[in-house]
Amino acid sequence: MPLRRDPRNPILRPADIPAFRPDLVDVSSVFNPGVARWRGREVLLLRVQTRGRTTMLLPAERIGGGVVVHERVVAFPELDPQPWHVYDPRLTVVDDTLYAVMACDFPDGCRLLTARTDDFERWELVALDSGGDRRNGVLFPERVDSRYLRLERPNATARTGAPPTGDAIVLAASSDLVTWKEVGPVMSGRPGRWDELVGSGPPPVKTREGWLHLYHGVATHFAAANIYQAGVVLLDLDDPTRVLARGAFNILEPRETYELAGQVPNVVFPSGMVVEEVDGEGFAAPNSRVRVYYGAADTVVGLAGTTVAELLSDARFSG
Ligand code: BMA
Repeated sequence: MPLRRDPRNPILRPADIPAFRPDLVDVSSVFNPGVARWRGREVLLLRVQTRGRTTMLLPAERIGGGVVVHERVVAFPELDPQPWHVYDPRLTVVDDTLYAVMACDFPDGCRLLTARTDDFERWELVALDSGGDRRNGVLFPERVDSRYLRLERPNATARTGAPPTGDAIVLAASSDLVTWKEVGPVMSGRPGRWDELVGSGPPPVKTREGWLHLYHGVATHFAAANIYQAGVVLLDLDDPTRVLARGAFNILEPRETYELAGQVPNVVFPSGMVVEEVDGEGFAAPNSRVRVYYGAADTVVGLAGTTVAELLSDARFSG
């Protein structure tokens, strides 16, 4: 079953960004938000682009069904040299601390940056990865055998006129969130299908059946456009390099005007996922409602609904 779009979509547009600084007057875009349920709050970190095409991260919070944007910018001035862009944050709560894993563009490639906060006001830089061009890093919400786990997407596929991308997601492990070691491959793109290139979406969600994970797939075999879509995969709880099920179809694709037209046309990019009901052991309840936040056409934010059970059945759908 495809995700159900919220009738109020797009739930965030450039005009919703408060102009509390001169460079935030009439911004170009707000998209690809990181989202987490944390201490009873539903918090977001928004990717905002100014008309100078600089990137900023703005905190926000879901309140009473709407999203309130905080008048604050999250930045890491201690990074030297400063990256061109820090973007696409994925939020994960581990042991009650809120973590963000972000992509960081430098002239020689993209590296992953990890930061954490205990109050959603002050962010502390944990580490900037030293090696490897990669993007779409997402931290698991639990440690396994006392190690932190992260899915990441090496940027190993060259594209004409665009930054390198990738067609494989790998698992990495770390004891301190600073030094990461690759554990092994998880999944690759499927040539000629909806997901030729792939990258993780929101952090995996623990269910009794496995880690439920949304990812984006890109169909590249159309002349005029790369089509960014959302899909679902189920990974083994003990060994997340084992794919238990992977949906043959996407669960969301660009259809609405705000997904088809914008800064980058034909893009839905799932980046946040909230499960409403979780049991005492941290497993998502099968009948729980799920909210999926996504960037649309790299310009606005969309919201879509589903349930855990539907996503599990989507992961098992073989076409
Ligand atoms: C990917 C990333 C995303 C972006 C998407 C579509 O490679 O850069 O930030 O939303 O492309 O342009």
